[in-house]
Amino acid sequence: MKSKILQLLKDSDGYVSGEEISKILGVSRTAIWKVISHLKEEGYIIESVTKKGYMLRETPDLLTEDEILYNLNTKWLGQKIYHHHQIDSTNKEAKKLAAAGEKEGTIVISEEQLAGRGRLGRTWVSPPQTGIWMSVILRPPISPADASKITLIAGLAVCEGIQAVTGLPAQIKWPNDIVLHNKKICGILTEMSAEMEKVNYIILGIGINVNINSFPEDIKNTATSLKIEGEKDYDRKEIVKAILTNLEKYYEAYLNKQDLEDLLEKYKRHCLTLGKEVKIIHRNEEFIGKAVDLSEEGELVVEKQDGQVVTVFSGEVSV
Ligand code: BT5
Repeated sequence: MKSKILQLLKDSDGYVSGEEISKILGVSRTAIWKVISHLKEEGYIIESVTKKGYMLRETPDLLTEDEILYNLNTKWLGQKIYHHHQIDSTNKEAKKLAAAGEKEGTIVISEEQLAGRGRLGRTWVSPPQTGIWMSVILRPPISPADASKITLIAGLAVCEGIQAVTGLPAQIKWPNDIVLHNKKICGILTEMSAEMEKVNYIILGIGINVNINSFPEDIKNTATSLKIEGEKDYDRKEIVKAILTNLEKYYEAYLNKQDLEDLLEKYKRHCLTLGKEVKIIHRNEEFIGKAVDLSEEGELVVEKQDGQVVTVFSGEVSV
């Protein structure tokens, strides 16, 4: 009922009377009053005037389920959201839920992470209410060998989502970073539970620096935020919605093997790494070469300095 009342308030230009809400939803005036009080506690500013009714004045800047579901046009992705004010890591929580049987498409999102994680045990700086720290549970019917492609699809969805909402020229640094003017605004951490031939679940962790003003000393030269680059605050909810819409579309296209060439073309168009000289660090090997292409499998095709061409499917890349 809460989300329905909120929707009525949001959809209305002026006041909505208690009577109207009561008629539309078939609930008592007292029940409505209780929901309104609850919404106020959550940070909504709602004016109530005798004989006129209720009017929504301000919405809290939070990534709650109600806020994200409002006008979200996905079929299944993000239709269930666990929202936290504070958590150690959304990936850790999503993993717990997935292991307990949570269905595909469910999302864990937090305003702040106290132990946000990057790849290989690194930390991810996740200050309160200024970023998007979320994890998506996916259960693709694919073999574990193909799981890295899900990261590429997510990168494309995030990059285009950011571009669409902010107009900023976000680019993908293969395989999993989104950058603006060559500084990192987003990292993606894909974790998987799998058997030999089958993926049980994939946790797609997405961290985006939205309205962060400054970064700790050790990353301040390599990290940036949408606010620093665009010199204004951005609406985090709109970015989440745009990403979820893209991600559902591209993920389905990938699983249905539709328009795969188009997906690859799109990825290449946004990919900053192609055509550049790169240093690849993979396991114990390190080499310099030119990133000449992206294979159909999503691997980076690198021409080494001695002319030898190799494909790289994971690793660290510096441009
Ligand atoms: C990543 O790792 O880029 C993956 C980051 C994924 C974060 C999301 S947030 C939601 C979900 N829950 C989690 O716990 N994690 C995921 P990697 O490529 O290893 O980059 C990590 C490195 O980036 C660190 O060692 C720092 O140097 C730098 N870094 C840390 N925090 C950053 C930030 N907020 N912005 C830019 N760079 C950062």
